[in-house]
Amino acid sequence: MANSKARAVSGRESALRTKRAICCHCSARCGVLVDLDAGGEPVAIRGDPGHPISQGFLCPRGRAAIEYFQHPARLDYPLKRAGARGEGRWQRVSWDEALDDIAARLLAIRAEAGAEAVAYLCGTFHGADGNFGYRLMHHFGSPNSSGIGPICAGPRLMADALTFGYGPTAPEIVPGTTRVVLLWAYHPSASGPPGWSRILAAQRAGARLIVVDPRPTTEARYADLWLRPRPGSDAALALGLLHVLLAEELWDRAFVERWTHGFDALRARAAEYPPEQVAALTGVPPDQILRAARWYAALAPAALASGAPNGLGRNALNFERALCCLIALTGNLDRPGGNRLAGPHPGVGNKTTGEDYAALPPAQRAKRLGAERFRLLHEGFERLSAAAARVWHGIAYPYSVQFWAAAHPPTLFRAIRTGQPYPVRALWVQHNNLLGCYSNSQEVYAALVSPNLELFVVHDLWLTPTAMLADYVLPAASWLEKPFLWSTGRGDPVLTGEQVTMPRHERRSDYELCRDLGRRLGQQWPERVEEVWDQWLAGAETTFDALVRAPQWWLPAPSERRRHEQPDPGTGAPLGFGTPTGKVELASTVLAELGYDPLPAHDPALDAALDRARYPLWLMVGGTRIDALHQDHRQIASLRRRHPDPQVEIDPRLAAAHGIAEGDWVRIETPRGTIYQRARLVPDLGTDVVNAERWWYPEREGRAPTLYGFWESNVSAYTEDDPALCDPAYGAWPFRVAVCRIARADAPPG
Ligand SMILES: Nc1nc2c(c(=O)[nH]1)N[C@H]1C(S)=C(S)[C@@H](COP(=O)(O)OP(=O)(O)OC[C@H]3O[C@@H](n4cnc5c(=O)[nH]c(N)nc54)[C@H](O)[C@@H]3O)O[C@H]1N2
Ligand SMILES: Nc1nc2c(c(=O)[nH]1)N[C@H]1C(S)=C(S)[C@@H](COP(=O)(O)OP(=O)(O)OC[C@H]3O[C@@H](n4cnc5c(=O)[nH]c(N)nc54)[C@H](O)[C@@H]3O)O[C@H]1N2
Ligand code: SF4
Ligand SMILES: [Mo]
Repeated sequence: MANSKARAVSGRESALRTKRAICCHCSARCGVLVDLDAGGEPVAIRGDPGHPISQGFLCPRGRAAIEYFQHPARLDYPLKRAGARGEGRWQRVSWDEALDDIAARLLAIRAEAGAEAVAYLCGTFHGADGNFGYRLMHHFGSPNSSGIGPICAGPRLMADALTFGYGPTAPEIVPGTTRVVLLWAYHPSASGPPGWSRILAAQRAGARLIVVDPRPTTEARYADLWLRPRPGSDAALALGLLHVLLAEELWDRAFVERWTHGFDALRARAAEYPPEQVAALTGVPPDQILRAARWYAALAPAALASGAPNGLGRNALNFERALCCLIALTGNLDRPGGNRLAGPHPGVGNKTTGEDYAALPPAQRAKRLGAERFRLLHEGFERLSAAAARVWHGIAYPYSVQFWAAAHPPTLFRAIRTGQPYPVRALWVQHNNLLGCYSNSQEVYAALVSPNLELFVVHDLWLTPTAMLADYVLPAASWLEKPFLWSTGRGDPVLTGEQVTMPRHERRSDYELCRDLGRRLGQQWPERVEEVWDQWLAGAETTFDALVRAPQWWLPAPSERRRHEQPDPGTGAPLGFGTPTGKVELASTVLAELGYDPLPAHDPALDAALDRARYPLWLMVGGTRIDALHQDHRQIASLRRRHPDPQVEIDPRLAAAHGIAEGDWVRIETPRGTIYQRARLVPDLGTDVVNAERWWYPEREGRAPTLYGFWESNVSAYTEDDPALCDPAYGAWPFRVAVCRIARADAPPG
């Protein structure tokens, strides 16, 4: 059925052929080869053996990509709300009608209330043309763009910027060279399988694998040493490792003396975290803390990769900054097989260039929601940018707004609802299912249905729970329907991919929406996204069309190492790092100048806020699974068969104590509300923790307040976003620090 629907509108292409594309069902960006039939319809997909990283690999989501593309529930036409918000009554309208009205209303709001009364949110990677909304907003004059940055890679990237003057400090795992791989809250067997293959190859070549994860993941099973901290305690654990390597003099004296700032202060701070005390905070036995620190520090080179504990709220930067100190003190920075400090490709534009931050007037920047309280989001960003520009090719804003200077979403939702500190009257959203993405969905929902929000526009592939609440739902093209160029400026190769098909029906790409809306707002936008990419590639003396067809259809990652040792062209002295001191800032001068603790610490305030007496279990809030990208893919039958209902992972001993068997419905009560998921028994998970996930049932009633069963099945509905518990400097919210109690249930209500 899906097939025939798509076929009816195709027919543009005539000959059978194969196109080479990049899968965008997660940020691993594997290469794919897609066969098209005589009518131009994709009929088969396989891994591309010529891709420099994935080398032919394809996961189940990649294999389901055609099913996803052809799915009958995809949005095909612009919809305008016909009834009350959330009532689910829609009228089909033309793009011109929708965009003319949206643009007129945005201009009227700007004239009355200032550009800051318009906000923009976008989600994680779903294609190469995401994030152009930031550019639109900067030219419009609003500082209030944001999205998943502050909790996705954001804390890591911000910690890198504060410590090293750019980032990421990506692990560079070289089988045969790397002697230790430390995976901290990172689940690459599901979240980035090509990287996991490389880690296993390094282990086979003799590297020791240390895994820090509360769950007995695949990674933990392969580990030579598995540390199982209780969720949310990672800052303390990282400080414990720092304590050991400083107390045992395992640090790299030459690097530290020449290149770091704040060593004595850090040493004094780490002295406060002896293994016995850290064991009490984290549940990790002292001998394991000692062993992990000794392996990591003594066996060089060691590569450190961190993933999820971005949801640590007040401990988010504490944790990531402590990891940066581990990398620096052991001399693993820019050591082959350790962690690379990657910079932007000199002369090649990237997603940050595409944001065009310079277009936003300085007076508007200072109004960014949340930036007064979370001072890195504006003042810190300006200081960090100026310092980094000195070292990184003079680029005025080398840092992306997405990760380093986003408006603070919990503050934004409150501003919409309350009108404080000023009213926000319009919100537009691309590739972001807000309701289950941010924490405390009740606050998000209250904002979205508030009469203060005069205009709410969603651009997505499906009528998601969030889209159900919109005034306009605009149909997006998915990655098979658009060309691909990936240039982040963060040390990756620049990858290209062909557009496999033209967008079906009236779908438009993320770039096309920004272009068509931007032009109506009086902005200049090139017709094709390829023209923007041509500007980025000019410094590499190529164009998108030339590169995508070239036998080597990528630009290799920048090869430069140890930039800090290169001579400054002006003075001849070593360039140093892109921080204000030119050193690796173990104690951050930017944090100190903004009035924050310059050193990492374990902040107990989060734990103190939890009602552990009434809710004795730690509640983990999901992690990547191979059969879904976040809240997406619930519609895809081949994947759904493996995973028909939301699942909560429970240790068999804990389950037995509650009379719960495999597959039973479990009632998961949190201080804010209750959800229902099916038990999946996981031996060795531990009897003090459960792991629930995010869910919605696309096949159920979508109208508000039901929203496809969202409130009874999605763990994000009841997680925490209190600004007082967010990272005090950066605003990352504490969605991973949660508690609950459980009971067996007959079934969810309804
Ligand atoms: N299949 C798939 N791949 C994806 C995605 C997806 O949704 N599905 N999403 C993409 C995106 S946007 C991202 S950001 C990445 C995320 O990918 P990862 O960084 O790998 O993130 P998660 O799988 O969420 O979590 C990693 C591990 O952290 C553990 N963990 C959770 N809380 C804590 C804690 O408090 N302390 C410690 N030490 N460990 C903890 C979890 O048990 C989990 O095994 O994956 C990307 N790739
Ligand atoms: N409890 C909990 N909360 C989390 C996390 C967690 O692990 N647990 N992880 C956090 C992290 S790291 C992230 S990145 C976020 C992810 O949260 P989101 O970025 O909101 O991810 P999704 O839920 O996949 O929603 C993305 C939407 O984009 C749509 N889409 C797909 N492709 C395109 C496209 O090309 N164009 C447009 N316009 N739309 C498209 C999809 O249909 C989907 O509805 O969630 C965060 N929140
Ligand atoms: S891991 Fe899977 S979903 Fe991610 S890019 Fe590769 S094939 Fe696509
Ligand atoms: Mo993410």
